[in-house]
Amino acid sequence: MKLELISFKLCPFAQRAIILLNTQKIDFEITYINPMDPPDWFKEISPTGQVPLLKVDDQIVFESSVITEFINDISSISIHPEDVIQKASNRSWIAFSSTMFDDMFDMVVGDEEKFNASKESLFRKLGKLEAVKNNSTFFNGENFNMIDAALAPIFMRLAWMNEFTDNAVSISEFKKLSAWSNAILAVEEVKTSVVDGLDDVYYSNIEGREGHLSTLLVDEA
Ligand SMILES: N[C@@H](CCC(=O)N[C@@H](CS)C(=O)NCC(=O)O)C(=O)O
Repeated sequence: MKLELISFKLCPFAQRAIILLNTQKIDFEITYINPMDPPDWFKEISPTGQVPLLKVDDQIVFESSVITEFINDISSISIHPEDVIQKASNRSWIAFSSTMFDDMFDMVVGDEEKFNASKESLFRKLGKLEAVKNNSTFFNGENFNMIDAALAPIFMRLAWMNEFTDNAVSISEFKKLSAWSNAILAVEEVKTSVVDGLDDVYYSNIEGREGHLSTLLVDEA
């Protein structure tokens, strides 16, 4: 089976797929495109016009949640909990966490009012997650699971935002999430899920958007 992931370097949804591929040690090729200016061949094969897209031989799999489940399905060991209720609950929280990307996008592009509203929305969601997180290293225990992979792009971007500003979006009030974030960001498969220097690209993206967040930048990446 030949896998080709069509991706965009800054895309957090594509990052989820890469973390799964890395964790499950599955060989794949990666092709980067700019979804804002996609090539014709991409427009022909992508139903939504969005990345990530996984080409499996000649078949197309799209939507990051479906791609990550597919990668898990073709792997010898599942990184979901075995218990069906726990697995369903994990999937619910993964879907819930996906809405955080909208808040984070608005935090990058928005004026002060929009920034504050989206930060509040994001932190309300983080509070819900904090309330259900236990004291184990990862969400389900000591093993890195699908749900940890799903949160990784969120925690990585929050860490970058805090690094580039005077901790403008510090999550230190959430003790369990802070420890969970540290554990996730230390995982090798997470660290290698982005290209070198992507933090600089993210910094430039914040700067270029000229939203309220850009006025809080204190340091060059
Ligand atoms: N629900 C989709 C969202 C993917 C998504 O929003 N991708 C962005 C890049 S991060 C994109 O392709 N945007 C271009 C567009 O929406 O036209 C998924 O989970 O795969």
